[in-house]
Amino acid sequence: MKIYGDLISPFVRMTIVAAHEVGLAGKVEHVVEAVKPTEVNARLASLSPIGKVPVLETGHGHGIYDSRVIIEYLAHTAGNTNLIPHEPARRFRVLTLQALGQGLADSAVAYRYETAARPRGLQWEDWMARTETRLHATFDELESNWIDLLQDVNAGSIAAAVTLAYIDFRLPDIHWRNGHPRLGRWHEHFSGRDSMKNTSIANR
Ligand SMILES: N[C@@H](CCC(=O)N[C@@H](CS)C(=O)NCC(=O)O)C(=O)O
Repeated sequence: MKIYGDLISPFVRMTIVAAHEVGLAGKVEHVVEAVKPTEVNARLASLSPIGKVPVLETGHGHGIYDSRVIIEYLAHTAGNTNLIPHEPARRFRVLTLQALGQGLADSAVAYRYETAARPRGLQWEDWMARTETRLHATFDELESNWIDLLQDVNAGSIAAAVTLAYIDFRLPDIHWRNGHPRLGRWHEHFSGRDSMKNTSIANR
């Protein structure tokens, strides 16, 4: 199977980290594919009409997307029940934490497009201010309510860890560690995992 996309994309990195965590990294061919929000990528378009990364191409040539479904596919293929647990109470806590990490990534990537890609005269100040509020509310929520579940390696902790690393890399002026000491300590610890070190974007 192949996964398309660049590791700088937090959504792509989440899937590759998940592949490492379920023991499938050796079975996944990572194909670096660049995308721009203003251009159609022909190779991706043949697998996904949405045209965003990541896309997983199965051995039979089928496209699987988006990152959440790819992670579920990888866990299912590996027979792993830790990333997305079956036990209902835990399952929906993990899926909610994953939604929080994914929502953080949605806001961070959109903020990056708005500040780095959109022409200056067309930037929308109110939208940027609202997005910053959303980012900071999510840091507060992770610090206050999710530190316990973040200790496990699951779809939620992977989403949060990868997205915070993306924010460090692309949005260094968003000082998310300020006021969130437990989140900062957890992130440092989680970043020491092989899955994170093998997919590091810090020196790009
Ligand atoms: N919900 C999607 C989001 C993926 C996404 O936003 N990917 C970005 C890169 S970080 C992308 O492909 N952007 C290109 C575009 O917007 O056309 C997922 O979880 O996979």
